[in-house]
Amino acid sequence: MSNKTLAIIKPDAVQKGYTGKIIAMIINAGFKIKAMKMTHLTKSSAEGFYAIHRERPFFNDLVTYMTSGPCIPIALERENAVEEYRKLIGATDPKKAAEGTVRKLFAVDIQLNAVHGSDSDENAEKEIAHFFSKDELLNNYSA
Ligand code: 3AN
Repeated sequence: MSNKTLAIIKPDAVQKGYTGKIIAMIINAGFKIKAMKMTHLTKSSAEGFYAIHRERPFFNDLVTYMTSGPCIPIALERENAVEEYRKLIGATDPKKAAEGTVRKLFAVDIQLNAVHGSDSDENAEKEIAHFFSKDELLNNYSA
């Protein structure tokens, strides 16, 4: 069964020109792009997206980082999408990320970690809805 996950190419990775390389890695790993956009998050959108981290000590820094420039949310589809995408990006802390993973290659540290990935099917659905309207998702695009 095919399922979905939300990727975000985060502002520092976009700014450094890693977008093309990261998208190539995603496609080469067998994911289909169902929807994609470039957007500059507002403070309230970033706070809403990361609401589960509101009490964490890094919350304000995380919101500042995620609003520091444009980012690229991408709705992806693949069998076992959440798990397979997290394997592709590697551990949250790039020091612990496996060789060849997106974070090992492109992340700076645990906060500036280049990409986001959903952690469950349920959150993937909510996160995709955060960025994409029903109309944007109710299509047959698949790249
Ligand atoms: P992941 O992105 O691997 O699912 P989460 O959901 O635990 O990791 O964290 C969300 C984001 O918060 C991370 N991608 C990272 O930017 C930031 N973050 C997580 N843990 C820390 C930390 N200990 N210090 C600073 N930033 C963090």
